[in-house]
Amino acid sequence: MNYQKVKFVAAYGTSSQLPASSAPEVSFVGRSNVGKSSIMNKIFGRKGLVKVSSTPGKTSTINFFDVEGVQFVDLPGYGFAKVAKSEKGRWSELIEGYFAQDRRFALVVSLIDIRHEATKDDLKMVQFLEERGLPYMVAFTKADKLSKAQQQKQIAAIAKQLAAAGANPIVLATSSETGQGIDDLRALIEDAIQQES
Ligand SMILES: Nc1nc2c(ncn2[C@@H]2O[C@H](COP(=O)(O)OP(=O)(O)OP(=O)(O)O)[C@@H](O)[C@H]2O)c(=O)[nH]1
Ligand SMILES: [Mg+2]
Repeated sequence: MNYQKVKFVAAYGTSSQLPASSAPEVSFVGRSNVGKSSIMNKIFGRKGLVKVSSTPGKTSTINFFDVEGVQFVDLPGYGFAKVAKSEKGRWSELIEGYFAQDRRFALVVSLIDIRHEATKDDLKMVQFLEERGLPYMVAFTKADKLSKAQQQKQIAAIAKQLAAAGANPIVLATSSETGQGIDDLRALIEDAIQQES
């Protein structure tokens, strides 16, 4: 896939605005601030295309990007405490509404911060993906913050938590700072698109 051909498509504020899905979709989910928008920029090789900020809650709409006919979907984050209740409600509506629709889900990339235990919301997310039988994988983010030995330890610990929740996905350590894991992630995305179509 030629990621240089990436184009912003549109931003949607409610799930009812979403157009019917006619192309394979690769979507990115995870708690607020985990690094969803950053990893998409890294995959595309474009610094500022997907909006990133140090304040959690940057992405408040569902944003679609197109790469040669494949749709990359940036979703708002879940689990951020300091966001107004009304705004949180709107984000859950967006995330739940998106997954409730009959769409061409080629791959859901579920992001978990490698430095911490999976949160209750992270576990709920992977359990939901399991139950729905959607194709998904887990990418651990911010691997640059840990040594390789610490990364291995955290991967094992979080994978154990996921297994206890009934999920045994493919997992991959990534960093949007150093690019660790990004080529492998691109390859997994492309495999998933092949499988879907
Ligand atoms: N060190 C490091 N920082 C990262 C990495 N990925 C993201 N960040 C930082 O984490 C913060 C949040 O990144 P975003 O990409 O905006 O996270 P998000 O998941 O899209 O957040 P929301 O849109 O609020 O849900 C930013 O300050 C990023 O620079 C990474 O791999 N390594
Ligand atoms: Mg974001």
